[in-house]
Amino acid sequence: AQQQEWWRHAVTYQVYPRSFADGNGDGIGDIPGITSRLPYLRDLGVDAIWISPFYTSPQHDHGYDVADYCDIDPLFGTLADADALLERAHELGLKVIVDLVPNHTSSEHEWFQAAVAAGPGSHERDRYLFRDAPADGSLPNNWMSVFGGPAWTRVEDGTGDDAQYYLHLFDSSQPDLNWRNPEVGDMFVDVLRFWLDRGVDGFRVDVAHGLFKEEGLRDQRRPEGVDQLRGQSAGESMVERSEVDEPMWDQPEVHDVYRRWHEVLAKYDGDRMFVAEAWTQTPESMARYIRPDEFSQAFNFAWLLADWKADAFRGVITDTLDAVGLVGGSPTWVLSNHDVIRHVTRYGGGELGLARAKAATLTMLALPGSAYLYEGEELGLPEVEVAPEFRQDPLFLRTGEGGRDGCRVPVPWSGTAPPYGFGPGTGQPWLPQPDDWAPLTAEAETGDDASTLEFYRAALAVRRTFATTAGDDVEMLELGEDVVAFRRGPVTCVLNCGTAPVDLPEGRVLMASGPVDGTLPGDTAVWLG
Ligand code: TEU
Ligand code: CA
Repeated sequence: AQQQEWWRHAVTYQVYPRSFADGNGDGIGDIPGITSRLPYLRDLGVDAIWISPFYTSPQHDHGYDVADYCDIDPLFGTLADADALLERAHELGLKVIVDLVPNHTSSEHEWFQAAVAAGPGSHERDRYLFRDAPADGSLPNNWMSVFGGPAWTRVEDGTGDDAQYYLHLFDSSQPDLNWRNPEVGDMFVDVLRFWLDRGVDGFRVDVAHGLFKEEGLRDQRRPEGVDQLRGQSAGESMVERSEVDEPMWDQPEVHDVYRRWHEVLAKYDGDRMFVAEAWTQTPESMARYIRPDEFSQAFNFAWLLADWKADAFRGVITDTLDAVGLVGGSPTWVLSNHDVIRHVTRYGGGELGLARAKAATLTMLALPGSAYLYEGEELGLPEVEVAPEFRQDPLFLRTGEGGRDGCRVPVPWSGTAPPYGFGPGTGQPWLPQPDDWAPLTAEAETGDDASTLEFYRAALAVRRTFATTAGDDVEMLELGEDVVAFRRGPVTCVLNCGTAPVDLPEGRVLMASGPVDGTLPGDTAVWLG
């Protein structure tokens, strides 16, 4: 029965609700908008959707700051709208995964409000990580927020000298919970049951490597001269990720929580699942999250960090399969999400970036396990350079640079000018869409055999013919330095990351990411059968 679990081979489509489809014309995507586009997703050929948070929230991090885990933000609709979405999705044969944010709440959550009001030493403050201000005027420790700046903010409780600091590994509007307080764990089990009872098929667990911090909250050891090391984003510094001291992440206690959640899910029928968003230092530490009594899956971010190089991609594939194999888990693959630069742009942008993006997609879809797609990648959307005055990402607001708004520009559905059918009428969406997106709308691409959308539809249709039967064994083939090639069951996948054409092994072309005649051109992938 194990191999029958739907999520082991699923293609799941991530919906970022604010940017997907606007039902009421206020410029912000919402749940009725998602429901209206479910037939499009069914026709695309995905098995499931994952919806980023739609709960009550002041939206400082677009919903990853939750004020009420058991209600819907009025911006996105109502609980009745969520029920209708679940019902319609299930009618269409689509599973629904919702997002759970257990590392932190919003500062507008009733618990945090009560904690601020109750003052130092209170039972209410023990649900979060409040600490006294050191006498020397320093901070409780040297941890940095992932979004930049110190991870501590002094609470404005009006009590003057005894004002404490609270820990927030993300924005100051996202106070970290104290998972050593049992009330916190009990609350989240109630939240899980609330949504399971409503019929959700799974959860995507935000910052699953967070939750517990090393007891004592000691300083992070940082190399001489480095004061901005934000732990999980070490890629931006000179330090190897695996050498970073991380007393704030990936603590052993976290696994007890996921074992408990596994038990909760197992009591429900229909293969309910949960997938971890966990940034760990090694594939081995990642594998611990997917031991048989913990998560169903964990996102595999290796591909997001790999350059357009055959040896990098080969490493992603073999390291992933090795690590997941350690625990008998099922692999996952991700090329884009709402936190990273869209892969068309990562791979060079323009025609080249799009050709490579399609080739990478075809490679990912040939592998065993499940794939996660991000809204708009099926249209070939590039990253948008959003003008600073429009940017809303707290990462940008705290640091004055970068930010993730460029991958969150509302999806173009139809028409020739913004808002491209994002909502009814001509009202403009919350982030401006580029003027040159008319060829990238779902309407414009539908029926055009050369479009990215029809490429995705065809690839997903062909994938369905082998996804559940081809088995999980992957045999890597050596076809040259610039080539990634492997055989999985009856399918051989070949990706040419170089520029010179390469000879193809025997086989009928099942699917190709670009023109192929006898040889495989650079920046192209093919499935042979
Ligand atoms: O992200 C976790 C996370 O730490 C990173 O992906 C982070 O957003 C990135 O390094 C910033 O450059 C999750 C969500 O996916 C993200 O959208 C939220 O902002 C974050 O948690 C806080 O809830
Ligand atoms: Ca709306």
